[in-house]
Amino acid sequence: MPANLPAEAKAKWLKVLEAKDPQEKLKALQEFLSAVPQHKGTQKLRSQIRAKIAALRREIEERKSKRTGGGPRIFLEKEGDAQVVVVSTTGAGRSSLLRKLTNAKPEVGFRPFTTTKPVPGMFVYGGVMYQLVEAPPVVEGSADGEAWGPIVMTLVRNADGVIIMLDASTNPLEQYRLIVEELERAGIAVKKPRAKIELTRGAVGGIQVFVNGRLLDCNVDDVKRLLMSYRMYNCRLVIDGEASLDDVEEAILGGKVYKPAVVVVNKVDLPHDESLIEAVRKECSPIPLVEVSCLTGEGLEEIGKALFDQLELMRIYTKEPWEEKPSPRPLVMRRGATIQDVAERIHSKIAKNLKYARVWGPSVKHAGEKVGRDHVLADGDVVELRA
Ligand SMILES: Nc1nc2c(ncn2[C@@H]2O[C@H](COP(=O)(O)OP(=O)(O)OP(=O)(O)O)[C@@H](O)[C@H]2O)c(=O)[nH]1
Ligand SMILES: [Mg+2]
Repeated sequence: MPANLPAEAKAKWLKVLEAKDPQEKLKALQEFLSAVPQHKGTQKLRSQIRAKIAALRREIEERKSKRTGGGPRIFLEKEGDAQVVVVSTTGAGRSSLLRKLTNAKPEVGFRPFTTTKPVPGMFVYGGVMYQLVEAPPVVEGSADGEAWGPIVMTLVRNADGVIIMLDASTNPLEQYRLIVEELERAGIAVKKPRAKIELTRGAVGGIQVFVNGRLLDCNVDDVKRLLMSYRMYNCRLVIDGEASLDDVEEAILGGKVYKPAVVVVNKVDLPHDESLIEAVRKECSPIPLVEVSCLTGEGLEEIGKALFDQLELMRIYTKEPWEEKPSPRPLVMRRGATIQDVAERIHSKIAKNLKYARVWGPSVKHAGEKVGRDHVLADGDVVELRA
């Protein structure tokens, strides 16, 4: 449903973007919110803005308290090939999952809210090293900064993917909705958007719109008019994929970051209502849903497979010309990566001096085929770079 904002509200959005410090931004957001009319089409937007306001208020408070001592900051260094944050409401079994799949041994609780700090652990599956991070629990209001909300949302925003863990023995559908709603209000989408839309504002240059794909219900002039209605007279908008005018408006109003996800329904060893799991499966589709038990170990191996697919990874094995066998440990790349990307990953000097490459595997017709820099690789390829 489109927001259909009045001109007054649109003009106020620019003030939000131009705010120089948190206090100014808070004020601008409040003014924007009061200019947004209340109807069904603006429900989502208003709830997102309210979450922004609440989170900002907390940030300002925290800064104040930091000046007088303050609490610990969280920073988690990425390790391995991909970082995946495990989120759930309390007690769904995040710690149990880390204990089963990784070297980490977080405490498994008999009481709720046992894990309150991020716990990392390494999970190796199919040659890929996934750093799983147990986040503190999600609660209603996490997006507004309740409980450990800011930590959870920062972790997810910085990660490569997310596992949404549900407890089959209580109400998995309710948990799923709560978690996805909190993530959304915090500006995180777990379903792949039809289009990637990037908006950069500048001081000069007018409005530039680039469409690599298709506009669904409008043309470039409509997009330009929309940008102008928000007083964005100097900006660059790049659309990759299929987008509607609503999608563009959402991007103008802050947009969302997309994080690939896997839904893991735990505790299937306990009595549970299968129809609720099916309801989650329907609602989360096309996100894959895996049923597991951390108690019996049932289903756990499916998680590795689902992560590999959702994160769109591939394994590339490199080989030296004088060696017979490729390296046992693959380079883990995003699907669509080319010879050039592999060379850059190894060393910038190699990338610069690269002449050609030989490839064995699914991306070529003949074993040892000679290919150029732009050759797109496939999972399982063996690559020999020639400089
Ligand atoms: N029956 C059964 N119990 C499980 C399973 N997984 C976890 N549990 C139990 O569920 C409770 C919570 O497990 P945790 O792994 O601590 O859950 P958590 O999500 O880390 O919880 P918090 O960190 O407190 O939010 C413990 O009593 C576990 O023994 C499972 O697959 N089956
Ligand atoms: Mg825990």
